[in-house]
Amino acid sequence: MRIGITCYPSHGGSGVVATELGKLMAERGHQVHFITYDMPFRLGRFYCNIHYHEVEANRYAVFRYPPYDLALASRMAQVAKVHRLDLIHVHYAVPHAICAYLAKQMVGESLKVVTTLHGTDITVLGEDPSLKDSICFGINQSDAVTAVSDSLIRQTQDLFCIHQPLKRIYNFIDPRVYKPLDISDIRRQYAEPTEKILLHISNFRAVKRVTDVMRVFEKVQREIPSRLILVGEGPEWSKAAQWAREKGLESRVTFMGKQDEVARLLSLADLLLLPSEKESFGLVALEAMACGVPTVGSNAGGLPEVVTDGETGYLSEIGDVEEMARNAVRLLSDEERYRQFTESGLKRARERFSAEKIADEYERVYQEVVEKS
Ligand code: GMT
Repeated sequence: MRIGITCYPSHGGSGVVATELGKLMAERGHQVHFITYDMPFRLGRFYCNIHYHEVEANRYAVFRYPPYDLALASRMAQVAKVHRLDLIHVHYAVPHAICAYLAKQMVGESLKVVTTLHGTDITVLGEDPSLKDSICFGINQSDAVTAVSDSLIRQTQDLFCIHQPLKRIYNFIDPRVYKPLDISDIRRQYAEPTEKILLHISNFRAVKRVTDVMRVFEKVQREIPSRLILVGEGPEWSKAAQWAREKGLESRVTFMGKQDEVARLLSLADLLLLPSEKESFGLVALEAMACGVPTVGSNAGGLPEVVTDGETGYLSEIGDVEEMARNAVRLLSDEERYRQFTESGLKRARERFSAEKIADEYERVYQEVVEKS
């Protein structure tokens, strides 16, 4: 098949999933065309069967805002015509699903549109009256719509008047990349052998509740010698830095900023903290599980579909930092329990969320929409 992919190319779960899926499809012999405003950060080098088409939104004096959505729709249509695309798979509903709909109007019915909903496109933007109708339209006009968890499907159906089936396809990990890695060389630089490492990775947006990460760590380190590593950047980053200063914990907290080698960082950790307020899936919890690292966090959204509470991690009510800290201490101080959690997590990641299994599911969706014509 000839597949177009549009996603947000910056660091972030939806872009990661879109890029890794594109690479898998290319490995399977499909021609894959990324149509984005920047090179997706996980692409960056040559891959057989993968093409990259940049979207440029020009600035003109008469425009207050550059017309990015129209430029994207036009680029999608151009690429679809020149490369005879069978379908465009858009990740994140706005504006991508609407741009793909426009492109389809320019190209004709033969171009199919598959939309994957990732989370904040529904749970945050779906509540915004200035976008709600467009999001709903984009979803209803797509030839197929997938969502990354059952929880996200329920939320989409509650928020919008959806006229078509939403198919759940979980996110995935490539087991060749996400596995426990030997990082004994770098671990020494971050912690003493007797200390535990707690890790948080996110875009530091308010929904990640980074303050809860800090509060959980503050309680844990009183009971267990430990360090906290924070990876990523975003609006709440400076709040977290200030908090560490105020609590006198600067020497125990490392801010690493944006990093690409997530599997190595996860392998460095003993525990992932993810106390989010909203999380349609929680890709980082899956990546951690695949590297042998349990998660302690909240039971928001789709997280319970990824982390099995009491088996591969512990999930508490949003904001219950007391319980999260107790669970973290319980896990980190009981070697046998920790070993069981790690093993159950590795097995679950391999069996339920393997790249090959999920790529099969997307391939079936592609085939169905293409055969519809
Ligand atoms: O977590 C974010 O804020 C980034 C966001 C994105 O669009 O990249 O992540 C969403 O999509 C990921 C991939 O499907 C999911 O794993 C995240 O749970 C989801 N984030 C939220 O729902 C807040």
